[in-house]
Amino acid sequence: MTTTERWHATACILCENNCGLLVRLDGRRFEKIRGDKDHPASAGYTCNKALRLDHYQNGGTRLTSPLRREPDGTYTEIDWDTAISEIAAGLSAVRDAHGGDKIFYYGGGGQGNHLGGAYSGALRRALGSRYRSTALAQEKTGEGWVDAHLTGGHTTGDFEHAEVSVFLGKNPWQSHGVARARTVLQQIAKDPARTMIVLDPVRTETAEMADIHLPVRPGTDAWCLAAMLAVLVRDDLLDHGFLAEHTTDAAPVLDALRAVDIDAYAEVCGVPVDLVRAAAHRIGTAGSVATYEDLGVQQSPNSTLVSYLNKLLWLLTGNFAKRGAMHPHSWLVPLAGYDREIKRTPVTGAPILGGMVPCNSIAEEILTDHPDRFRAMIIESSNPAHSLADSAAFRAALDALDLVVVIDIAFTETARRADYVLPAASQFEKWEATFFTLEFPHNTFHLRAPLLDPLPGTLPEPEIYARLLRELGVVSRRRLALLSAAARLGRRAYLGAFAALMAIDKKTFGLAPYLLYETLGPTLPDGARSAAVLWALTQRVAKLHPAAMRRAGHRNADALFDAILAGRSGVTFTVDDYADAWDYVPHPGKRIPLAIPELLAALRDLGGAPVAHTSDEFPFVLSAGERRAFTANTIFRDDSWRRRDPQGALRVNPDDAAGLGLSSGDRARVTTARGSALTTVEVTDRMQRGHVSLPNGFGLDLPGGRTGVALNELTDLTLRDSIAGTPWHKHVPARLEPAPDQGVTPCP
Ligand SMILES: Nc1nc2c(c(=O)[nH]1)N[C@H]1C(S)=C(S)[C@@H](COP(=O)(O)OP(=O)(O)OC[C@H]3O[C@@H](n4cnc5c(=O)[nH]c(N)nc54)[C@H](O)[C@@H]3O)O[C@H]1N2
Ligand SMILES: Nc1nc2c(c(=O)[nH]1)N[C@H]1C(S)=C(S)[C@@H](COP(=O)(O)OP(=O)(O)OC[C@H]3O[C@@H](n4cnc5c(=O)[nH]c(N)nc54)[C@H](O)[C@@H]3O)O[C@H]1N2
Ligand code: SF4
Ligand SMILES: [Mo]
Repeated sequence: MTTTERWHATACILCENNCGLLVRLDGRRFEKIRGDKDHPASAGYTCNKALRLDHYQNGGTRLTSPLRREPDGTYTEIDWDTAISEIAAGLSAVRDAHGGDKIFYYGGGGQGNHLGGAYSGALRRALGSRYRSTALAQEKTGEGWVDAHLTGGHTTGDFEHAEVSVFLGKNPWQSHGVARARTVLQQIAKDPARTMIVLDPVRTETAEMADIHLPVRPGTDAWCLAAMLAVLVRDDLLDHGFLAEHTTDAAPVLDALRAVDIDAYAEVCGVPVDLVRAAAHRIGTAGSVATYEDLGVQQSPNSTLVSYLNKLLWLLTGNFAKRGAMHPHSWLVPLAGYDREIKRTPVTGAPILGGMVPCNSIAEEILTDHPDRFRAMIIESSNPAHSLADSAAFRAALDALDLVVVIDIAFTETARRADYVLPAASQFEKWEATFFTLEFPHNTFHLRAPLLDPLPGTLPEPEIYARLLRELGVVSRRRLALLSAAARLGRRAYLGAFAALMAIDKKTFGLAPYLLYETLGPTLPDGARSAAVLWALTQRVAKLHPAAMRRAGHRNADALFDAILAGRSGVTFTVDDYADAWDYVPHPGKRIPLAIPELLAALRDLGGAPVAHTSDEFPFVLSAGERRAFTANTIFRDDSWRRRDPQGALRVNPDDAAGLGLSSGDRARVTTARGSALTTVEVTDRMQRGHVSLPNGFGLDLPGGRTGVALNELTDLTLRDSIAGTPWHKHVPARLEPAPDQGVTPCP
């Protein structure tokens, strides 16, 4: 075997960038990992974390059999047939007694695995389940709703070329989100003609590289951005040509901004007004501007308003549809809906944005006597008992349900509350992909081939969903046989048969992923049955973006599908020109309507809105969930992957630490309205006074015990955005004390 044959192409599963990797195997171990230069987006780049992926594949304890919880709370291993028939019967019983809409679906993919989730829709459709959510409903739904109003969909910044790059509550040095982030940040920092502006209360690695760091007081970005926008208006740095030609309703927006008291708002956010002015002038005079907002603002007070103000920053200055600016983009399939209309949840009337129930509302929708409460939950590829605010409330909610089914590779905190646990094959043991297709002008997609056989006893999610659907008997054998016969005749025959079936029975449309898996799937090369759903998605690309697809070198949908199946390092599926961004704007005349009445009202009310949420009892702002060099959500269930910061220390400003008599390495107790935890302290002048921060992904209940803080034992369901319902994970009022009781946090 030559060296090249021993390297297998795959991708990193730890963040949305999914950098292409080459892995050399030694049996089932990842002997060596390196960046894949052939990957069209990452081009050989990786960060420090990808090299530790063997700890995902081989580090934790895997599930190898379906489990059923017995009345005494213990779990019994059962075979797959028993598990599938009991779960199908249990879900049917809930549907028959209470209606399929009482079956709630959560998850469907993490940072690396969305292919299973693509099949879950068919199961939901078959059961009549209507409500669902994912982690996106605790970060991006407010931004998505703003996008729906403005450009009509998600936008991406061209940081490779932007003259001015703005990061709001985003630390790409650690969290990425920008392809080849560290390289791009270094290029910006080195180039005197380009400017980086960072809004962050913490002097992060990214802030240290910035030309202008605006060290806002935690939770005050709305005032800072309003002041910057007011400077743009007052000093006439607007792109009037762009506003006249490409937007509508600018007048009420500019009126609201004229009313902003710039000095007072700068005072509120704690940034010298000259620095606010300098940042605004740099943005207002730049040839191109790109911005990225993330959890620091999306999980803080006024988050939806902040999303709006962020987007006004580049819209009022005409930074759309040109090199170095902001762009909508193609998708293989959108991760969320983009509706301006707000639907509501059945019990509490919480806003459903992008099709998702706000994460903070899920427990409230269950812990009630209301007849419309959810009765069952299917949870896949997610660990909500650890990742949702107020874990105690979420555990109680799971316990109150008639039926909980968890599909995971490990016996997680969530699996421990399930009635049935189904063991999935790992992300390197099956065909996998993500739908984080967020790039412009070159958008890429990577279907990963398995490196290993599934661990005995485990199944890929598409097969799990198919088995449940077979058991439910939702599609007649005759129909499946007809489609299978067409598939054997070739793609053209298949397309005809598939389209005919959809035309005569529109109800089958929702079951399409299952039909494809059962009929087209078996004809695909190399056992890539799970890729069948991508055939429909490539038809979608061909219909929506035919020219961009052809520019990427694919003459039609089937050619693109075949390229995806064959391209082990990923493919570029659309190539746009910068000006093509306008084709993605769905509004009349392709004009961007700038006024969002609810948010203009919030902007006008900002002068009287509460600035601080701390109190004498809880004087600190705790940011619960900082991304660091060795955090990766809860994807690794093996603490030994961390080379640094093994305890996940609480970062504290030196003055605060001195006031409390704390030094680095000491233990302290952090207490919030919902809970209390012991932590190790790291004293650092990166933090401002009154602000403390804990990393995400710690506090798992592993066989060796719990290391670090399980953040959501401390967070609160009621601390959430008034519009989107997204949590204030970065803004939890807290108290800090030296810990005389140097004990271990007990597991719940
Ligand atoms: N290393 C690593 N990378 C990851 C992940 C991981 O677990 N580990 N997870 C991935 C996921 S799921 C996501 S969503 C992204 C998140 O990526 P980021 O949003 O970049 O990550 P965070 O560190 O949570 O928050 C960013 C910054 O917000 C700042 N912040 C806190 N409060 C405020 C505030 O009031 N205003 C402002 N302006 N800033 C504030 C924090 O100091 C922090 O530097 O990261 C992804 N990448
Ligand atoms: N306090 C606080 N809470 C937070 C955050 C914060 O900053 N602070 N961040 C929030 C954010 S942005 C996010 S994205 C969420 C993330 O939280 P979750 O959505 O819960 O996702 P992960 O932690 O990524 O967990 C992924 C799960 O998938 C499982 N898994 C891994 N591979 C596979 C597979 O191939 N198949 C299946 N079926 N399962 C698999 C893992 O074992 C794990 O249980 O956390 C949120 N929660
Ligand atoms: S940036 Fe790092 S964590 Fe994210 S996908 Fe690439 S290698 Fe993995
Ligand atoms: Mo996230």
